[in-house]
Amino acid sequence: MAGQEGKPNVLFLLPPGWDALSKALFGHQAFNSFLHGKDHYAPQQIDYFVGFRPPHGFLKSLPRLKAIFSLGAGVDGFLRDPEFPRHLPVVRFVDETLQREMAQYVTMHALIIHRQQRAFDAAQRESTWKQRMLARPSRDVRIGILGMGDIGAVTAERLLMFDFQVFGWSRSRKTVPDVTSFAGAEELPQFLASCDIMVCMLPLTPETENILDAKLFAGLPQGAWVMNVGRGGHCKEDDLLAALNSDHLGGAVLDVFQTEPLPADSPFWKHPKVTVTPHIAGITDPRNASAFVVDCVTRAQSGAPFKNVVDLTRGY
Ligand code: NDP
Ligand code: OXD
Repeated sequence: MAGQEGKPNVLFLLPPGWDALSKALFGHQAFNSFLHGKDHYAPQQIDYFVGFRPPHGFLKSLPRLKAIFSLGAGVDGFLRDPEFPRHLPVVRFVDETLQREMAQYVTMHALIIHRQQRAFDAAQRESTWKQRMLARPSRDVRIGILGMGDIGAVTAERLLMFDFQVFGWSRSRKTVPDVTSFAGAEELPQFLASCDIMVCMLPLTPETENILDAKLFAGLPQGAWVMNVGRGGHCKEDDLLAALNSDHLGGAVLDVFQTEPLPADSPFWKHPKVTVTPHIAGITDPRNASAFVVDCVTRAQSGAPFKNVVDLTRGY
């Protein structure tokens, strides 16, 4: 199946639901391998790839590929492929809507924790009218963001609007009004000791894999909460369970897991101190994604530089 003469061929590897997008965007020179099956495009014709987590080895099978456009903010789904073609530019989706949704998720759960809403939900289930005082005002609740990047910065802003104290940890020091910035491995212990609620918003890289482990949990104050909206690969899940079961941690809010979908027999599903959501903290909006892809292809074709190119050495 040939593309239009002189026009780029763009391959989408997207689940159902995105078919209309792929058609609307590029007409017949776009191929969605989920829609058409792999017999409907010739790997040697494909110029650009759009997706999130292609199967390992897949990109290597596209010899003419010039660039990869990630529909996620995180690009670990590409870079963890041992056969990933590392000479190609990877452009990641950096989107205000996505950032705001992530910030909403974190702020909502911070408020649920702070306002003890889970206890009121439990009381309602038993038709019990039981008033509780707030343990402390929100200005005394310290929230630490692990990964003060594009999403972390917007999240910090939103948390400050509810008077929480906000701390950030990143590789480089940040200057964000009203946010205390910690940087680098040597300042991690000080950062952890400052967290009543710790939120992981890191990219998954060889350096950050399994960073949420027994040692890190031990560095958090007794009763602290952990939220993971980064990647499941950040968390040693057995260590998290042990820290919850020993009552060192107050609870956990988990949107991402080592195995997704979360297996039916995972202890997290029914754990009384855990909230589970199915990787929905921030969902890529197909309309914004289509504008992103059009922009990327237009730039590539005109020779203009891409925005938000991933640094493959850092891994994010
Ligand atoms: P950015 O690249 O903008 O930010 C990453 C941040 O992490 C930066 O502040 C960076 O530090 C810091 N960082 C990276 N490596 C280290 C390290 N080794 N030590 C300390 N700090 C480090 O990413 P985004 O904010 O756009 O996205 C973050 C992640 O959120 C994504 O990679 C993805 O995994 C996750 N995500 C999850 C979603 C969900 O639905 N659950 C949706 C969207 C994203 P520095 O600034 O100094 O470079
Ligand atoms: C992302 C995601 O990285 O959806 O954007 O997890």
